[in-house]
Amino acid sequence: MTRKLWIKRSLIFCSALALYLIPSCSQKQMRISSSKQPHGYTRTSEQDMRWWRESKFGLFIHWGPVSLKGTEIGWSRGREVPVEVYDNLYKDFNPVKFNAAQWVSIAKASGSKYIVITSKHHDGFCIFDSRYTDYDIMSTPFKRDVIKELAKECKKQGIKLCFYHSIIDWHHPDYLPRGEGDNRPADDAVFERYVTYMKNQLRELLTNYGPIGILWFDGEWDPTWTHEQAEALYAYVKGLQPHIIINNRVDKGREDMHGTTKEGNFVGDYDTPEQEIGKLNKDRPWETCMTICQQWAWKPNDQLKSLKDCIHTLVGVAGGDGNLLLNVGPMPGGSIEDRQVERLKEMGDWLKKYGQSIYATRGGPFKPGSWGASTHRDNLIYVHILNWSDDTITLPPIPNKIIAASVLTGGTATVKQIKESIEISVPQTSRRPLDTIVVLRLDGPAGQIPPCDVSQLN
Ligand code: JFZ
Repeated sequence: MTRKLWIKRSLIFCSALALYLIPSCSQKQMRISSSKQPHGYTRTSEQDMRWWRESKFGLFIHWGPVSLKGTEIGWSRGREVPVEVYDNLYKDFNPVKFNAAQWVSIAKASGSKYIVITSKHHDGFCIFDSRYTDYDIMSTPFKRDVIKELAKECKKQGIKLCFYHSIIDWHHPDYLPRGEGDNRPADDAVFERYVTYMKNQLRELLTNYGPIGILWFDGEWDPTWTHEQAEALYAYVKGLQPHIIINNRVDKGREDMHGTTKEGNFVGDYDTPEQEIGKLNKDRPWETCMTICQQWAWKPNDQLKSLKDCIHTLVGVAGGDGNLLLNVGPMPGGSIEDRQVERLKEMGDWLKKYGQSIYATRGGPFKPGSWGASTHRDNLIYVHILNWSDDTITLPPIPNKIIAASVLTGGTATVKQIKESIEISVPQTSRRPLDTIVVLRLDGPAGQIPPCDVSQLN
């Protein structure tokens, strides 16, 4: 829809009463007071972070020989699958249906702007060609460097390639502590030797495949991994690719599954909530990672999330100023399940129509809640109404004047701005089951408005 059209397609707009500047959304904007340590250092410049911040949506891919078993990647080693069995799965890994062009097209069609793939998970298997181990893709019957083929396609189709790389490596003889059910003695293991191995492999990953968008570390929680090692690793990676973005799981500051970073001088450019939507935070970048089903790696008949779930997650994340990294687990044959492809395509179709309310927006000013979420860009606020408990949704007042309003998802709305509140009413026929997006045009930039609570009454 053209810009003109949607402005036209608008509504009954009550520019009511609100000519005053309303002191609102009080000035208690979250700020890190200078006496405190920062919650993680975003050392990468704003300029280098911009492509990622504006992308808002990425595709996570967890894949490896474990897909032959349908159990969880890494974690099922020594649990559901005995270590000797798990560590030999690669000998049968022959994903002949793997087609990089197809995978990248699926990512593109979903509307995601970057792909993060497991170059190595906790199980230690390397899905790329590494001269430092034989536990890699070139030692499987497949013998094709998946990462090389993906890198080529990503470049061709214009999407950023990124790596998930696990610090934990339960397969490597020098990694400590040993994984569950792994009875190899640890007496001769030298952890520093493992660190050298990991760095050698990161050099391969960061010099053989062109520019990489993100290094998404994981498995930082074992006590053998220290803050000093994290600092050194961060610097090492940046030395190889100065513009790369590195998540907070490189260092020891992550606070459980909320993925936020504790106070202190922890490295890592952004926070990583897992399987949950992060809280609104405009000071510290973050990205929720979430599975499209239940398991990270492919599992037969895994429970697939509904389109509504997926869209609500994306909107909730964008409304909190974060990114969404949505995960799929390809099958042992090399293809991605049709129903997952279909779901991703549906998301992409929705984004084609309404992506202007997601991409390159910032979260807020109205804080996300069960009612919905809001995003903003320039003078526009996108109010995403996800759940209706009443005909009218009441938002807190903002200091700016609303000079126009429209419904991006079609139909009409009545917007009433008074001193105490903003009231938005949308008739039944203009409400959409996934998301009803009301666009408010302000007399000034929406980014200046401090985040404000939406009353629980909505
Ligand atoms: C980690 C991985 O372990 C997981 O397999 C997946 O790759 C995800 C994106 O990141 O998530 C964790 C981290 C820690 C625990 C569980 C999952 N834990 O301590 O139980």
